[in-house]
This record gives sequence, structure tokens and C-alpha cells, in this order.
Amino acid sequence: MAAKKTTKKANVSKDELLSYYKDMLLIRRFEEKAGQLYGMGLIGGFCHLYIGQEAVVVGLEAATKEGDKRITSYRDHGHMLACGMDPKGVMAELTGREGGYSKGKGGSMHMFSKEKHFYGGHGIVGAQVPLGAGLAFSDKYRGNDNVTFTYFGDGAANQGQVYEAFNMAALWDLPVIFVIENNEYAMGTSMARSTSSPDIYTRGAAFGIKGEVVDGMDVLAVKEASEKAVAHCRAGKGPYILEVKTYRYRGHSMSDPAKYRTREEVQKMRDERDCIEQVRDMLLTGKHATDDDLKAIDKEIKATVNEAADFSKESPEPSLDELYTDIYAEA
Ligand SMILES: Cc1ncc(C[n+]2csc(CCOP(=O)(O)OP(=O)(O)O)c2C)c(N)n1
Ligand SMILES: [Mg+2]
Repeated sequence: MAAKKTTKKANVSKDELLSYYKDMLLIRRFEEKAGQLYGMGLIGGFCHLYIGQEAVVVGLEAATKEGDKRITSYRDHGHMLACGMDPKGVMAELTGREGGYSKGKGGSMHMFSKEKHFYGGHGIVGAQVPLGAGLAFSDKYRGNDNVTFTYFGDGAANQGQVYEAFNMAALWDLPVIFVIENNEYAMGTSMARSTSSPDIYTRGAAFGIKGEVVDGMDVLAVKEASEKAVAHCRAGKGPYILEVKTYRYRGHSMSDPAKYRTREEVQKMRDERDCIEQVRDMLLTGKHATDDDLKAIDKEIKATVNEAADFSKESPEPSLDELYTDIYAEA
């Protein structure tokens, strides 16, 4: 099955295209700024950037409603911004400050928002997959029609716990979408070197879980697939797998020199497939926006990101009194 291209481009409204454009650009500019702050020594520890993968989370979020949940790995800043978390709180967590979502005690990989139903941020590869099934179980138990989006990578997809979660999710018809963000690499290991069957979307077949592969550089294709998967889950038909083919432009984390692939490979993807450029082209060729309009949007987004960066520098270091707070969640 080839990754699906969207068929509905002609019907997309100007407002819809602009909103995807802005949401993806916010993630990209935010991540570029995070990279700079890391370089300046203001962000410590691990920092995994999402640049290149923006269409995945923006397309998937387009089909959500209030109450839906999301959980992901350590490559999580884009997911937080896409579900409406405040860039200031995310950036201040990256710099380990009091104004951060985890009061500066979690850092890049450990942020949560009850209000936005964002359940982290997990550094242990694959750990979020059974947790995501558990979140979906809670909604099934409560009898509502919420859906949980459980994101994980191509590398995580080779883990045993993923299949235990698949089994239970299928057995109990849990409303969970397993989103496999296939960016072709797990740290420095390519899919070709690690994975016997490259069609990851078929991995649920043994459990009777439907799977689909989507072009993750095309936000409209992702949104279309997301709507279909969401409808399946909300109708009580159980879990769904979406393998979203994407690509990360930066290294695995900020400390990765990326010697396992060529510069040309990355440049080709940027030049030919970039998700933001694709929407930019649609906006310009469809005469929905001029070059100046798009420059103004970029300026506005850069201002939001700069404000977040300033906040993340000015917010104080966490007080020692906070050391033993927030250890257990309130019931
Ligand atoms: C259980 C476990 N094993 C190994 C690691 C080290 N590790 C961190 S990220 C990673 C690769 C995961 O790749 P993938 O699932 O494709 O996600 P991506 O980083 O590409 O988003 C590994 C092996 C870990 N954090 N946890
Ligand atoms: Mg990967």
C-alpha cells in the first residue's frame, strides 16, 4: 500500500489552510528557537526536536474534539503546541524554570497538561503505548466517546509491550488510535537495518486491528486519515493504527551529529517534500494569500516564540521547597 495522498485539495478552504500553516509554522519556529537556546547552554539534558514532522500532529489534531487525549514520546514539543498548550510554559520547562508546565522539574521529556488532556512526554521508548491504551480504557469505562491518540516511533514499534497493548486494545475495543510516526530512523538506526517488515501499519493484523499508511508530509492527507480513524473509534469499533510516513530534519537529539545519513538525503526531503512549503504553495497558487501576508504571519509567530523565549529566561529557577511536591497525582 502506497502512502495515501489526499484527494480533496480543491475543497479545502482558505481558513483551514491558513490554520494548518500557522500551527505548523509555530512548531517549526519554536523548535528552531529551542535549538538556539540549547546551543547557548540555556537548555540542559536531552532535547529532541520535531522539525520536519509538523504535519503529523497538526493533521491529527484537526480531527479531535474536547475531551480527546494525547500521549507521546520524548519528541513532544510539537504535540504540546498543537493541542493548545502555552508556548511560554513549554519553553520555560525546557529551560528548567518555575514557569514551566512541570514547574521546571521535568524538562523537555516530562511535561503534562490536565487541561489540554496531554499525558506526556515519556523518555522510555514505547512506555507510552500501554499507557495510551489505559487512557482509552478509562474513557470506555466511563462510557463517553473520547478518543486517545497514542503516538510512537518506528523504533518503538519493534517493542514487545506495543503488541501486548495491541492485544488488550483489540480485546476490549478500546477507543485508541495508535499513531506510528515513521521518520525512518531510531536514533542512528535506519528502518532497513532494524525492521524485518517495513509495512508497520500491518502489525495490528494479528489482533484484527485495522491499519493504514499515510503521507505524513501532507497535512491534508493526515487530517483525512485522522477523521476516518476517529470516526472508527468514536463508533465503538475499537482501536485503529495509522502509520504516518514522515522525516526528521535534525539529529535524533541535540547531541547527535547524524553521521548515519547524508546531508543530501536531508536536503532532498526539505526541497521536495516539506510540509510547510506544500501548504505555502497551496495558499499562494490558490490566491488565498500573498507573499506579504505570509511574511506577516511569520513575523507574528516569531514574536510569539520570542516572547516565550524571554519568559523562559526570566522565570526563576524552581525553589527547593518544590522538591517533594507533585510526586503523586491527585485523584
Ligand atoms: C526502553 C528504551 N530503550 C532504549 C532507549 C534509548 N532510545 C531513546 S530514543 C531511541 C530510538 C527510538 O526511535 P523511534 O521510536 O523511531 O522514535 P524517534 O526518536 O525517531 O522519534 C532509543 C533506542 C530508551 N530511551 N528506552
Ligand atoms: Mg523514528
